[in-house]
Amino acid sequence: MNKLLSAIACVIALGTPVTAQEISKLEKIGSFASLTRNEKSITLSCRDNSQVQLTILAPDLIRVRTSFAKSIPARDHSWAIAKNDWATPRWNLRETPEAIFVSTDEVEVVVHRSPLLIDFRDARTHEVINADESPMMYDAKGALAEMMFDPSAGMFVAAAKKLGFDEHFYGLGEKATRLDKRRERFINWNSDTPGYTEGKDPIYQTIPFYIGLQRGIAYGIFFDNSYRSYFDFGHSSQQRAWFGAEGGELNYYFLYGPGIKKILGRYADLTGHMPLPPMWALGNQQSRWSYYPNTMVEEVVRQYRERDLPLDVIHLDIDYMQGYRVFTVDSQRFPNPKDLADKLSRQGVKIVAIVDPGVKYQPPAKIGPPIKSLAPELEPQDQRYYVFDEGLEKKYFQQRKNGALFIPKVWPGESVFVDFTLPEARRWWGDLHRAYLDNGVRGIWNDMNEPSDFVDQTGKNQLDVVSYDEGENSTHAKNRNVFALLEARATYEGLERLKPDRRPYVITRAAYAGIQRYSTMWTGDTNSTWEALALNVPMFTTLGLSGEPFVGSDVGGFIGRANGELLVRAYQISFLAPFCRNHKVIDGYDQEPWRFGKYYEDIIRKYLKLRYQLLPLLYSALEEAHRTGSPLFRPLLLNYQDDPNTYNLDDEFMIGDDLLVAPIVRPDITSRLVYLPKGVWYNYWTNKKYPGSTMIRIDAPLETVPMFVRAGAIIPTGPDMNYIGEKPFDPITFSIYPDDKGSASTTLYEDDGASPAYKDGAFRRTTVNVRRAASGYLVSILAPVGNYNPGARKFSFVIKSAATSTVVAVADDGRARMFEVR
Ligand code: MIG
Repeated sequence: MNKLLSAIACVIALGTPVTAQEISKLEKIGSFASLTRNEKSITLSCRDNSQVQLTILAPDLIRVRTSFAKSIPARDHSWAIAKNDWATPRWNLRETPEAIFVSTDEVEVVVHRSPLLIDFRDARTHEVINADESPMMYDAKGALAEMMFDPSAGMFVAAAKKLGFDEHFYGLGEKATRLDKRRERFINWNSDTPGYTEGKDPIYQTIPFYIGLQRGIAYGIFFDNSYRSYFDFGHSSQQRAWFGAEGGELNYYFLYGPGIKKILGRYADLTGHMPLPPMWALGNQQSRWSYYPNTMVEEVVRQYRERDLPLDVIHLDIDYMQGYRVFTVDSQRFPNPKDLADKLSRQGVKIVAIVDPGVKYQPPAKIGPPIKSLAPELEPQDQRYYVFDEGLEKKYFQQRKNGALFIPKVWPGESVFVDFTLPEARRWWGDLHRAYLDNGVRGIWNDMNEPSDFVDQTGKNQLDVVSYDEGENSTHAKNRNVFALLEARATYEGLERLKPDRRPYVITRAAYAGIQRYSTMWTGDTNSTWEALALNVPMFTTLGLSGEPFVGSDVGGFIGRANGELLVRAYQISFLAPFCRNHKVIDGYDQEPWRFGKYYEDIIRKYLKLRYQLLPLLYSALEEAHRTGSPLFRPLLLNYQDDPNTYNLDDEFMIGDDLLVAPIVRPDITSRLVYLPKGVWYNYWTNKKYPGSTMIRIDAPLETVPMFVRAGAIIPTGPDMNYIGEKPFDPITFSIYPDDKGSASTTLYEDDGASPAYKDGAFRRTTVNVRRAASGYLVSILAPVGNYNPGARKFSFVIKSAATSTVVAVADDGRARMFEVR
């Protein structure tokens, strides 16, 4: 009986969230003993033989690396970090009997000697920005072993910070919760969670990076540890915000603002800037689990064109394969995939195909040499499956500690997973994508890469799976959360090698920090409910504050049954999301834009067309995200960090600096309150002006999502298009929304939209400034910057504040010019 009870207690305890009280049981790091200094870091040795290394990477970027009860190990490796070659900034070291001071021009780190506590202060004001509430902690005696998911994997490590009385928390990537994460707690453990609802945690991704904000001053902390990790922002304590992990190093980066945009830029420098995807990734996308055969795919595209709905991409879900074998095509369903791709391509539609990590476990039925073919993906695979054969021969599949193949169950049934920590295996996986590119597929959709395992979704079945991990031969506890990152990397690098003149396009479900270098994302298996729709804005904006700018959600929701109203309201958010894709589960009610009747279809058409008109704006904002790390789909907070009214505002969003949208996320609503930040705002639909810093009530019938333009903005738009590339962006219309002083400005970014040449300067940046003149407005187009030439075309200008502004058209010949508009 006792045994049974303790077994039950154990089951309950394992993997339960650790609280602030529990981490108090941990050993605290010893006090300061001695110090060594080199060119860019200091290493502190402690009385318990622990070591703490502070590395000065930039004036606003300090790394803290701690090794408990032993010296800092020689191996220092992270899959997330993109940049190691920082030019050491000016810094200095000062010691007093109480503390050690390390300061740059921006940050002052104060390490109190005993007990050892670290404060981060503003170097100019000496104000404390973030401070340890307790010395760093480690589980020397196994106090938390019972609560750990895999007690054998490592030692719990944690850092506790003082919880500010008025501190707000943002980030952590993909979390099914609200924008401000104060008073919440989270676990990071990539998990396949279909039909998740608000509060479900963890879900698919792990981005252990957050931003704290207090008194308008922001800092960031990136806890680069891929083990199962915990973040608690005052959920289990009134004083403490803490983070920890079930193994690995207490290794974190402190990023100082005070501006959030600056922090996002640094985070992008550190973990990688999102490369630009092909411009058509911004086009409208349609998916279904699954469209087949080929004639069904053609019919969906035909409907789109016949109904005058723009479309750029159609997705092939898992049923295109031979029995779910990745890198194969079912020839009954798709007799000539290349023909299909060509046919669609002539209509401007690109194919994206799903690729799961599970490779069907299929020992050859007959002994003998494998079938040699230049296009094995089109050959029958029921006797031998070339991907399994090759991977097995090369020893690229994951094994358990005892050397047995690890055989999870996924869509193909018994399957194997690739050890993506092996560089040769990544290369092999990447090269396999030839099978798709040769058949005209243009993008790859990585699903199931938590990795999902039908045998057991928690990861318990995988604990003894070993990955090479640069010779460390580490287990699942360390590698689960980076599996998808490395799969996406293999995919991206493969596409890049196979088609060097094309920008890769990859979509992933699971992720770890750094994913933005390789892949865009979508928020997995949502429900077709209003509750799920209400999560769109907080989730997209949170992802944007976590280094993932290219985000979106299945429009209309994935599981269950949408209706016309829900679908319209969903499009009224997603028509401005980077990833705009309607997708539906296999047994759900159909959800293409026309499925609920003409009334709804007409409204959806209006928003899809508007998306395409706004492409010059969206693409410019996307390039800004690539270059600066500031997302295009933003919380108001990002643009108005000094306005506490925005700290919790997550039912409105902005695109870049200029467009504000207040969507409807509940049924039967025809008006809503909208908060407008400081300044003046134009109603996008009526051009009526509103003073900001206030809440207004605005009509929102189903046809109209409340949308505002910041006074001082210029919104560039292009012509209607059925797909990107159908016609040139000609004319580009600049709609001018002057501010109170009569000024407005914008910068338009353009490039070829397809090749990587933009990285070498093949882009054009055109700045337009407007100011009030005697009898109208003086427009000046500055000489464009960059080496991309879009060709001859027209620019049009219209003043939106004037009731009867005339449209002035000028030739854009790449030269500066100045003229008047009334
Ligand atoms: O176990 O490929 O999130 O978008 O349609 C379900 C079938 C597997 C989950 C994805 C979803 C996709 C579905 N997949």
